[in-house]
Amino acid sequence: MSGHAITAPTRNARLLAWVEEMTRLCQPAQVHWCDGSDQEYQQLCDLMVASGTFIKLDPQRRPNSYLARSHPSDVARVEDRTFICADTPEEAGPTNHWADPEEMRRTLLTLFKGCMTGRTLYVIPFAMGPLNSPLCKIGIEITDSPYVVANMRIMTRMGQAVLDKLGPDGTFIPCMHSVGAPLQPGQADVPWPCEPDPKKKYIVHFPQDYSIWSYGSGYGGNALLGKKCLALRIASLVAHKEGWLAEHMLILALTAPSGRKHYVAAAFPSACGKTNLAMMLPSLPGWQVHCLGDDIAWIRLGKDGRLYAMNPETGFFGVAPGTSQHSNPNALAAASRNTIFTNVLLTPDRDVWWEDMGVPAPAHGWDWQGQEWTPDCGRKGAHPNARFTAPAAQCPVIDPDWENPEGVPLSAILFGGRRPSTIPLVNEAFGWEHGVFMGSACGSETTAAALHTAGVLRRDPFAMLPFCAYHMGDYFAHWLELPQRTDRDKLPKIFFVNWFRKNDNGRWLWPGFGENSRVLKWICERVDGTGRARQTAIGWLPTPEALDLNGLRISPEDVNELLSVDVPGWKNEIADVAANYRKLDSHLPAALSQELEALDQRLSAAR
Ligand code: SAT
Ligand code: MN
Repeated sequence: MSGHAITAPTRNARLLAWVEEMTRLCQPAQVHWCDGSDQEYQQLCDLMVASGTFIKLDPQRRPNSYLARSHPSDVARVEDRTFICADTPEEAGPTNHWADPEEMRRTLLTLFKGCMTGRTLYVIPFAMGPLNSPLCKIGIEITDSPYVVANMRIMTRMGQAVLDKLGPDGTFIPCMHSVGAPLQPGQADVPWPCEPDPKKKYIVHFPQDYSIWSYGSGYGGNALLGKKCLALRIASLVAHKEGWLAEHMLILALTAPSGRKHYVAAAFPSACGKTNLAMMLPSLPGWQVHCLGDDIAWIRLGKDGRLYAMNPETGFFGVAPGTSQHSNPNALAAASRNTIFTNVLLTPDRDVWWEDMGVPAPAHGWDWQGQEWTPDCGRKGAHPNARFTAPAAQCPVIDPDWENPEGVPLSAILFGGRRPSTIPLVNEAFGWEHGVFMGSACGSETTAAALHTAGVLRRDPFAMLPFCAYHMGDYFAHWLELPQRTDRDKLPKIFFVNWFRKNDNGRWLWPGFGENSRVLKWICERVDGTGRARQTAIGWLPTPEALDLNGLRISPEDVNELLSVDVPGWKNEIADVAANYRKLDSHLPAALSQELEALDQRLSAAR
């Protein structure tokens, strides 16, 4: 497994110098350059089984699949410990944690000094996006976590081909990662090494050189640096500069019975059902959904003036609890083999289980912390943010164009969140500026995907609150600029959706999942100019007959509530959005305050 910088499989001088410098800083016992091969993956998995990090699942039930249990402190992204070290706090804006770059560099150098003693330093060459895509970005992650290497192998294009593309003088995004748990000579390792003190975890981004430094956590978005850190935060900076968009969006294709196909991108906050929508099994006969991505979309203007979206990842890092034959059969199929599970329950027959999996709980098992578990023990078997890491290619409905280097042309963009009240099932923007306003006003009940109180409403503009690495007002302006660069009518139509509406008694008003195809159908009809709608103060709403509700048991009262305008609710909404806008100060584009004002007036007129 070992190899030294001298035997490095690249002649890229910058890369060699960086790896050497980091090796000197971190003092690992050995250095391993990852080639991305099957053999290497197998060796790493074996190593982790031997060390107790991985439990091998029954090969008959889950071929080539493993379970990892994290340290109980290391179960989600740490937004409080995520920093943007721009030159000035103003560049990072009020939605980010800013830290002085020089001071942070010093802090990190102290933390990383000797942090890999007794461990292997892995060099992971990876690409976000197909290697032949004009948007492809190369990153190199240095990590002391074999768990990270194995996950990166599923989530990114990783290995020798990337070094070959990099060549002797190509540039890359340097991504430094350590779990922050050096081993002294003779010290026994633990299954999930990390820094348990939350105050000593750091997820740091430097806009000056696009570098990423992550310390103390081995978990998902904190440690798989190609994902949130590179493909969203750093990419948001690059995209701002280069004139494209890096978004927290799924990409799907919807095909009508006629064969007509539309591509749709949708932004929802973490753990709000992006994976479920991205690969949904439509309940409407004859309609098909194909998946291109479930978390991140890189979007740019094509030569024809349309917006093209590309998924930079190659895997799904999906929330396990709630994933069932009913909610997402295609995700279950994708995770049926070659999958890494993190923080789910282990069954006696060495398979996995989680809450709301749609199959009976085993009579006993071992919970996500490895403790004996029974259905009546009063504890959850899986952590609410338990995850599966599964290859995208294993999704039964993966779209044939999911690796198209040019991406796919978008017909519609959706925004949404978990909103038990006020926000209707679906609402179409009057035009681009109004759509950008809708994205900027996005809010959602918080979830277990980040370490904070779940279930409280927070504004999460474009579902990018934790991921936009520059001033949110400038980000809005970047979106608003698009009509100056192409014909308005070539831009996708913008919609706001809400599957999570409840009535006053707390009952869900809409069944969701495959039934959301009914909403997607209306959206495509609107794009094609055939869908019926009524103009309201908040946008275009479907008339009750315009939604295809054939075969769905839903009362006319519920439909009415889902498609009505709650004027007092919207007035509160406006006040909250306005309060958030004020924080953006002079960076708030005038077009958005105008949209807010116009909405307020339309609502007053509607009273
Ligand atoms: O950030 S993660 O990749 O751990 C998941 C998410 O929050 O979307
Ligand atoms: Mn996400």
